[in-house]
Amino acid sequence: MAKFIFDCIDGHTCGNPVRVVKTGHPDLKGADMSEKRQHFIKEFDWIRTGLMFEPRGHDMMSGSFLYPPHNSENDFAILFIETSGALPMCGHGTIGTITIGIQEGLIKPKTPGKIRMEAPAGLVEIDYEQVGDKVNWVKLTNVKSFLIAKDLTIDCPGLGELSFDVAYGGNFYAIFDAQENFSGIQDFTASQIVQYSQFIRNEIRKVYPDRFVHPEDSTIKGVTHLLWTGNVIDPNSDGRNAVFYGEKAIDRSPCGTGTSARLAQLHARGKLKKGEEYVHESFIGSTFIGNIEEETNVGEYPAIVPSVKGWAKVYGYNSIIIDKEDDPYAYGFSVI
Ligand code: PYC
Repeated sequence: MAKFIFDCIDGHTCGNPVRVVKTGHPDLKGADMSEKRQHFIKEFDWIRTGLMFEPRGHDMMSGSFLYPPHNSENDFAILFIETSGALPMCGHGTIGTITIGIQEGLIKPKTPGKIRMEAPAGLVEIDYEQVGDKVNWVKLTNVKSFLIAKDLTIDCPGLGELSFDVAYGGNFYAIFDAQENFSGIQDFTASQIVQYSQFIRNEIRKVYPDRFVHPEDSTIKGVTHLLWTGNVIDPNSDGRNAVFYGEKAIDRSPCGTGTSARLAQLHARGKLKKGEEYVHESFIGSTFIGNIEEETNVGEYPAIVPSVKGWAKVYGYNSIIIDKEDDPYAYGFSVI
């Protein structure tokens, strides 16, 4: 068979896209979602590129497949797909998937208002508020997050030497605070941030090869995302960020795993305490509310359990065809 049809429901979380794929699930092998993610990457990545990249998607596209849970105490398991890969965890993707899944009847939790979701990065517990047929907000209690390295440096043409930290929040983030050679995202356009990020991520991979590996799951490794900080738009917010991912994307949402990594970094640096709320703005000004729920450890690293709360909206139904024989762009493309 060469022609595949994927029925999808499209939505967005605070501005960033979420495409929940309802049909066409590949049959994945593995005892948990981490193993199933590896199987997907090896054999079915064409589904991700076909559904996420142009012409069926775009630079920021992101989505998910829902699977039955491996442990009957949990409600469902999730595979994240995105232009940057099949991510171990995605925060805006979770908020969007829960909103779409509940409103459209794809997820039927054992206890209304509470969901236990198996992600490749680990178990994520979720609370949500539903009024009538609408989900008003979703709060995810994320996987343990930690600072893995601090005060690293990298040279960036056009900016100069930059100092950065690396933190894990479900993906590994290089975090750039405002400093002498970078005054903050308020002084840059999104395309400038993309250009610097493309160069810097490559350099980080060259200069620090094999440096960032999750102590409990070696399939999770490497800096995939960059988080740039800056001045807030709304004085009631605590921070603003622009997360770079894929080849050309700036997250339109405040980024769930990025917010988790930021909370872990701020906590490790003594700038944020357990229980302190952190209102995090995206590049476009939409907000997530972050919180440090618990202090813990991951391997040798002090860690936190962060939570992230936000909202999402459903905007359409989409039946997408990938015809491997007829369409030269069946697997999608990215114009860089
Ligand atoms: O919300 O975790 C997130 C995310 C990752 C990449 C884009 N958004």
